[in-house]
Amino acid sequence: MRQAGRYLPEYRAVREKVDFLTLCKTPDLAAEVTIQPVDIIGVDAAIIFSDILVVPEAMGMQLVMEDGNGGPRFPAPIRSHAQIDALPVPDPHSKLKFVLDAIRTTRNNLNNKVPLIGFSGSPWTLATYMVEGKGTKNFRHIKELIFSYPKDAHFLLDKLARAVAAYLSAQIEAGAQAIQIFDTWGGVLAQEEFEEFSLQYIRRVLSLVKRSGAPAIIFCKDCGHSLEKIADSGADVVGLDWTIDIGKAREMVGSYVGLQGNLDPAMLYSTPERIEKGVQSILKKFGKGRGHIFNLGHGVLPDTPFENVKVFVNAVKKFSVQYH
Ligand code: 1CP
Repeated sequence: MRQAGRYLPEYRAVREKVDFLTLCKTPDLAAEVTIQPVDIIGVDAAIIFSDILVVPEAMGMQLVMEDGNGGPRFPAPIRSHAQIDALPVPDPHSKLKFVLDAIRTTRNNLNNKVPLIGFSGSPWTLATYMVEGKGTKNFRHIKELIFSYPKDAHFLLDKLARAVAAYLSAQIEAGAQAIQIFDTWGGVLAQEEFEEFSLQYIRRVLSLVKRSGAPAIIFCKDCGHSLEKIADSGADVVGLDWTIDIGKAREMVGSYVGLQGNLDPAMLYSTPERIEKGVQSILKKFGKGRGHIFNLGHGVLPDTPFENVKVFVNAVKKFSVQYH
């Protein structure tokens, strides 16, 4: 899940000098903040520093990142067939070259110390931001699109699936050793609509990506209802949020996919004792054997005490040896 960011003083120091999008678009700096959690926290893999929203930007949408609580925003959201029609499927080698350069620089600087994960938003999650224009509570506009204009919704999602597949293939070619698809908003749909508007397009992406042996991790937040279908989508690893019992998930799908997760990130606001207890509980639920990538059930939350992220990583290393 997301591991760089504001909880790290070293990240804040870099961000004081440049704004967020400049950081994403300056490969040397992106590589630097990608490697920070590896060196400072001791995580076992790096995830390339970028954002899912650079893909809509590469399709021609203006992206604004507001500091403070504003977050990312598209001032001219997609609200018509004509706008969808005008969206190109971008060539990642030109429009997203800065991400590919950041991957190449990071691989070089990591020198095989840990593997590097590339990522993209899922077509559905990208469509959500493109149509809403910003974070939303009730998803009014994107849901109006799928319920009232389903053909247009499919038109948009199909373009996004092709864009995401080309982007992930280019990341693998540039050196990403695994890829992760974030479906942050899959869980706002009922099961039937999740299948039609989200999972179908994740499957499509996976069928198109030139994986060259790189495993694919699929994380659909709040989608426990569709665990078996997600595991059957062509994923190698399924990311779990904290609402799913990882022991039950292992019983259901653990014989054919790996599982990633799933500590509640809010537990990192708590005490070292509570964090260690939480880590042990998840290890016990998964049980002995291979196939578990320990992680949070979503990204590190803002203002998480930096020491507690270290406590978490150390606890995973300390207690997991009993379960090998
Ligand atoms: O100024 C800052 O530092 C802004 C905070 C921030 C960071 C650190 C944003 C804005 N994006 C990122 C980096 C980022 N985003 C990574 C890099 C890897 C890492 O952190 O280690 C990744 C993987 C993402 C992916 C991302 N961006 C997702 C999917 C994963 C998830 O957390 O659900 C989503 C939904 C976004 C959108 C986004 N970008 C930033 C914010 C604040 C948001 C959420 C906006 C919202 O929904 O309101």
